[in-house]
Amino acid sequence: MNVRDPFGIHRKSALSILKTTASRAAIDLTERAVEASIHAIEKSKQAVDEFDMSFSVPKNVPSFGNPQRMMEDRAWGNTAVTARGGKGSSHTNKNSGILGEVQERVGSLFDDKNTLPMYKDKPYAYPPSQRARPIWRRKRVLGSVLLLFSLLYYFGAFGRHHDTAVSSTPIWSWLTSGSESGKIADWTKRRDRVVEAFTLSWDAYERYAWGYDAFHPISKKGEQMAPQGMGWIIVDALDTMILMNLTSRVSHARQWISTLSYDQDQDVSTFETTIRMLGGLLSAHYLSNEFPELAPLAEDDPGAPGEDLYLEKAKDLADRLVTAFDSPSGVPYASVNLGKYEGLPAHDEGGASSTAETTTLQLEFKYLAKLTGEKYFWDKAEKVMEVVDNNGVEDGLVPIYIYANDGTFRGHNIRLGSRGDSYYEYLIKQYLQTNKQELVYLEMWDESLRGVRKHLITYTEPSEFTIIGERPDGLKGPLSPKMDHLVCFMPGTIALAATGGLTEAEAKKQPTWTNKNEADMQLARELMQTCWGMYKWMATGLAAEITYFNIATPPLPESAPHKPPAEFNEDPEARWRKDFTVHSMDTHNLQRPETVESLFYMWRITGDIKYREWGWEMFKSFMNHTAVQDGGGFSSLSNANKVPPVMRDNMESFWLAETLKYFYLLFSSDDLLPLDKIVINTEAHPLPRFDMGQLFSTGWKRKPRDSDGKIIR
Ligand code: DMJ
Repeated sequence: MNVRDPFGIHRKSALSILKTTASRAAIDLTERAVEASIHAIEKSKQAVDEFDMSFSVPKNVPSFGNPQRMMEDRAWGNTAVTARGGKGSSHTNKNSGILGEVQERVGSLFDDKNTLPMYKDKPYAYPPSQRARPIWRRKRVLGSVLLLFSLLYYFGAFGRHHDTAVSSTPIWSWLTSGSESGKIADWTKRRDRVVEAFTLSWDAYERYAWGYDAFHPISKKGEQMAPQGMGWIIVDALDTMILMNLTSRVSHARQWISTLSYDQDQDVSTFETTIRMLGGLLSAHYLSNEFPELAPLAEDDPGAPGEDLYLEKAKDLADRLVTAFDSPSGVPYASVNLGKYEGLPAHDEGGASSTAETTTLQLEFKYLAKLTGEKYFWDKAEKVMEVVDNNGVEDGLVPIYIYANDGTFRGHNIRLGSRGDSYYEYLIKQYLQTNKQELVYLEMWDESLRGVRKHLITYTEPSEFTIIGERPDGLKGPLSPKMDHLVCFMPGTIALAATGGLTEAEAKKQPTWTNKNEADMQLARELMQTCWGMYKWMATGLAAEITYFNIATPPLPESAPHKPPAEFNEDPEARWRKDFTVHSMDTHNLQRPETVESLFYMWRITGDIKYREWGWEMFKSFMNHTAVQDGGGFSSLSNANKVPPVMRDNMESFWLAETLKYFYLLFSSDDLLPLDKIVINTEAHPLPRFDMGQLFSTGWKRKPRDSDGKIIR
């Protein structure tokens, strides 16, 4: 059976779409009928984006069941298979662990075949999965069940199952035990609270959904995205557990991973699988070697079968994922069939891939290339950057879709939210990953940030907050004052770029420090405050998926004077609240990490305690409003602007991989993962920085450009 339905889209759609469309329509009609119709098209697109980025059950994604998509699915069944070799290899080296040694060996890879790097010649002898296909996954049974459910639904047999309102009574006494004001904060204790939240989440998953790719903490059920599971939650959470030194849980996860096989006839998202699974495995490999004292692995005996498990799995997965790059242009296809080693174009947008998704694979593939000495991983990932850059976009701002066939952009929509975000993030991180040796990426980042200032930055009214808007119709079209929560990776990333990971105080002493760095730090501070305002504005203290802002017509330019209030007055009538708006269909909170991610960078870089305090306040809001009452873990919210909130019954894998990890790092001491030694991938998986050595180089140069960044033809 060939299920061309990577993340349960078709399996879930009939029932959830029926239910959700009905209930949402009712709410929206009464609340905001006019607004809903005006924004309908944009919203359904955004819903698709959210699904792609978070893999929550598609409750508001009507387009997934549309006839065109089904037709495409059928057509896909006829696609030729491009088989790839490269699975078998054997092993001679012991796992000596630390990267330096690996790099030395990689450097001499092709000189002496007897000194192969780590995993190279290791047998792939994993037992085949013993799991039988569950009866409910069989087509005919599924069809009948769906029909029955549809009828039951039609006759009103179901209430609102997932959208459960919960009591907002705090679960933990420490949340209510007296005021903390006046006391000196005990950050170690606060960090321990994060570990408690993590273990509660993990243990609930382990109890109710072990081995499943998705976890629904209220209904206490798991769900697979591939026939035998992908390790979606286990692999994504692994390095957080290593950092938290949760040895027995890491051990259990590792044992499960040893039985995991990616040899499954399953289409998956190239991007999501790379950042979460490949990134997770590589980071676990890095951390377990770099910090052997954290969650030590008794069974990882040098020379014994199973050593380098994470790297072996990463290499096997990468051999499958790398087929996505086998397009005419070298720009990867949106999906890959893991079992068939076959890249596949997107279902919609004329087959175009998301720009961010094609340019957010490089850290992972380059580190893997460095570890394994397999240069083609490097070359394939790098080629994408050249093709993207050869489009010669104005001021470094890229449209959010790109065709894998010819490497040209589709449409003009420019944003730093979904489908655009991590293109910019990985520019600066690629520069940092290879120890600032690849200047081309710094140049591209600088150009883009100039473009952001020139075309996307404006200030709100009446309180003059700084925002990054969108240009849905290209740079000649109007500025839309809309910010996805996703954009909140920017303050931290701007600060990281300005200092290279040093503290601001250290960076200022460097001869390279300029007025531009100074201005960038100021921009980072202002955007950080705006992102924090998104949390303060909401009833639960947890940001909405999308926030709109009140701006002038025409929008104020970046050069306009502005001075937002330093504090967010708690008064419900406070003036600053007029600058923010959240539409009723955007009130959900998916446990996303971007703001706490930026708080972490801002705290490390500026040393301003307010960022830690904001993080603590945010953490308490998560504890207060997202905890599932009976030890079930934590859930994303359908409506975070209501107390008690409406729950979604889904615990995102990035809650464990990112959000809680960033809280943990924010409350930890600064010497845990020093920012000038590592890069953190877009899914919060830390990877080391390294020198390129002899084997690798930047294999391309930028074409000459004019002052707008356009290529001089
Ligand atoms: C994560 O998968 C990653 O952070 C990605 O870059 C964006 N979307 C989610 C979290 O919001």
